[in-house]
Amino acid sequence: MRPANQALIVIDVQNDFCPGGALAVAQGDAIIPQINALMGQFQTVVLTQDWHPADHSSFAANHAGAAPFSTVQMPYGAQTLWPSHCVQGTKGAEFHPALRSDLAQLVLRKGFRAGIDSYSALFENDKTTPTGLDGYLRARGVTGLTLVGLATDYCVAFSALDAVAKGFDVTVLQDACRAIDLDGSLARQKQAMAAAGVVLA
Ligand code: VGL
Ligand code: ZN
Repeated sequence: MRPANQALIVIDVQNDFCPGGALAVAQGDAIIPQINALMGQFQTVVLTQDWHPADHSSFAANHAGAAPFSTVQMPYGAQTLWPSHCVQGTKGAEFHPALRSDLAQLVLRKGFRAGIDSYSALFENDKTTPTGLDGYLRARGVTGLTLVGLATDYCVAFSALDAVAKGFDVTVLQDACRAIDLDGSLARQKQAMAAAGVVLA
């Protein structure tokens, strides 16, 4: 068992990010056995769940004439437009059935406001609206985080960068993550994480 100050943060292991899903990440489901084993080793386990309303502004379908994977300017900055995914209450938004979600103490939903996306588990994409996870972890005496899940270069990377900025010791277990890799995003984000002091294990 890991010490009580260490938490496992499992990012978005949901049907829509796995093969057959609306925003499928290649081999997204291949990481699940390793994540299940890790969950048994941490005293604090948090699952995040991408949880969008159908009219979410990150969906290309909600921008006339816009193609998925294009970029628009939102009041808070550039936003990639995605295929509609992880719509609240749908099968695609559920955790993958193989994930041992029963082993987690907290399920943190994010991206539930139509006007703003939230890649990070700590802050929405305006980089100022907190999700509350920082306070939850601190109140439980957590100082070190191990991040796993989907996708390495989006929700995992944004969470890792926000967490180091907040003073946590952060490790991303690359074996237990898979990437979307859009226009070199994986190499870019790995570099950003390394530069910020995230341990890429
Ligand atoms: C994610 C794109 C859109 C992720 C979520 O979990 O990495 N990526 N929504
Ligand atoms: Zn999303």
